[in-house]
Amino acid sequence: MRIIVIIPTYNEVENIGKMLDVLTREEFPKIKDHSMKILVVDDNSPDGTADVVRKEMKINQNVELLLGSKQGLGVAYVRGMKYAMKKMNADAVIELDADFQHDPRDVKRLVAAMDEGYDQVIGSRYIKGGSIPKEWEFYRKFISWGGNLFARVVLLMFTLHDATSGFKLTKVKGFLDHVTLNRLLSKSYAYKIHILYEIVKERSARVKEVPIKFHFRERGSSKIEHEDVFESFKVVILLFFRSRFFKFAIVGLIGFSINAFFLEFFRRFGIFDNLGGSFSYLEGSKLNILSQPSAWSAAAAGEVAIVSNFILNNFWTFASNKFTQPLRILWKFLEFNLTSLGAVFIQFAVIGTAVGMFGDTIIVRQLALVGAVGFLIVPYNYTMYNIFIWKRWKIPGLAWLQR
Ligand SMILES: Nc1nc2c(ncn2[C@@H]2O[C@H](COP(=O)(O)OP(=O)(O)O)[C@@H](O)[C@H]2O)c(=O)[nH]1
Ligand SMILES: [Mg+2]
Repeated sequence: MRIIVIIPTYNEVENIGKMLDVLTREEFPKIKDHSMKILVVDDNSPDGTADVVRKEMKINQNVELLLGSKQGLGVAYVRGMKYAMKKMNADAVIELDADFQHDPRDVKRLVAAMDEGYDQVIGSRYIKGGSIPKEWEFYRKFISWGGNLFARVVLLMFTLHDATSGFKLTKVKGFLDHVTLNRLLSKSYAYKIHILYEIVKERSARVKEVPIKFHFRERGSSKIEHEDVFESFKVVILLFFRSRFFKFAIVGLIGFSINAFFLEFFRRFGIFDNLGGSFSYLEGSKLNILSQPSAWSAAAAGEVAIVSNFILNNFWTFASNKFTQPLRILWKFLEFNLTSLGAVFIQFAVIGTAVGMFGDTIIVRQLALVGAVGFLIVPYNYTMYNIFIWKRWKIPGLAWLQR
C-alpha cells in the first residue's frame, strides 16, 4: 500500500529536518511491505521551515511539500489529505506532528496494526502503556483528560480511549474518501474529533488503539490556544445534534406522539369497536384480549407510527444509507413492516393486557403505551433497523437474511 505521512508545520525549523531524517533514513526502511512517503504541509512559516524541506527534497524522492496560507491546523490537514489522496494516490494517511511529541519510531507500529486488518489505528495516550507528558501542569492534563472523556461520552464512543489523539493512521478507500472534508466543523484542532467521528461512527471503521507516549515538546513552541479547547467542546456538541442517535431519538419522540394520539383517536371514535365486538364470545376466556377494542386500537396506532418512523428514518436518520427508488422504497417498507410486526404485537399485547387488568381508561392506555414503547419497542426497533433495514450491523450467521 501507499502510505503518506502528513506532517503539518508552522515554525518548526528546529524540528522538521531531524524528523524527515529519522523517518526516511531510519524508520521507513524498517517498513518493508509498503511504500512510505511524507507530505509536509507548511503554512509559509516565516522561520524558513519550507527551506529545510526543499533541501531534503533535492536528495530524497520520498518527501513532498505543500504550501498554503495559515488558516489553522484543520485547514492545513484537509489540504494535505486531499493532496495525498488525489495527487499521491494514498491508500492510507498518517497524521503526525513535526515536534517529536509523537515518536517517529511509533509509525511502524501503526502500520503493523493496519496490517492486522484495521481501518483506523489510533496512537492512544489513555490506554495501558500510553501516557501524556509528566511535565505538563495539572490544568493541561485535566483539560486533555476531561475533553477526551466528554467527547467519548457525548458521541457514544466509549470503546475508544483517546478521541483527541493527533497521531493516527486512516485508510482512504471507504473511509477518508467518504469524510466531508469540505464541511468540517472546525478549521483548527477540533477537526480531529470531527474526522474521527465520521470514520468511526458513520463509516463503522474497525479501530485499533496502539499505546503511545506523548512526549514533552523540547524545541519550538505549541500553537494551540485557549479558544481551541472551547471549540473542541462546541464541535462535540454539534456532532451530537447531527448524530444518528440524536435523530433516532427525535424520530422516536415524533413516532411516540403519533402513536399516543392515534390510540386515543381510534378509541374515541370507536374505530375498532366492531372488531373487538366480533370477539366478544371470548370475553372472560384466556383470549379475552382479542375482544378489547383498545388492544386493536393500540396495534393500529403502532402501525401509523411505523409509517412515520420509516419515512423520517429513511430520509433523515439513515440518510447516508437511504433508499431513493420508489419500488425499492416500497419493498423496503414492506420489509420494514415485517420486522416491525413485533412492535405491533407488543403494543397489542401490553395495552390489551393492561386495560384488561386495570380498566379501559385513557390513563391506563397511555401509561401502558409509555411502558411498552420505552422498555420493549425502542430496543427492539433499533436492533431490527440496524440488522435488517439499513444493515449497519453485520451479524454472523444471518448473512443470508441481510442481503
Ligand atoms: N500547517 C500548519 N501546521 C500547524 C498549525 N498549527 C499547528 N501546526 C503543526 O501541528 C503540529 C502540532 O501542533 P502543536 O502546536 O505542537 O500542538 P500541541 O502539540 O497540541 O501543542 C506541529 O507540527 C505544528 O507545527 C497550522 O495552523 N498550520
Ligand atoms: Mg505539539
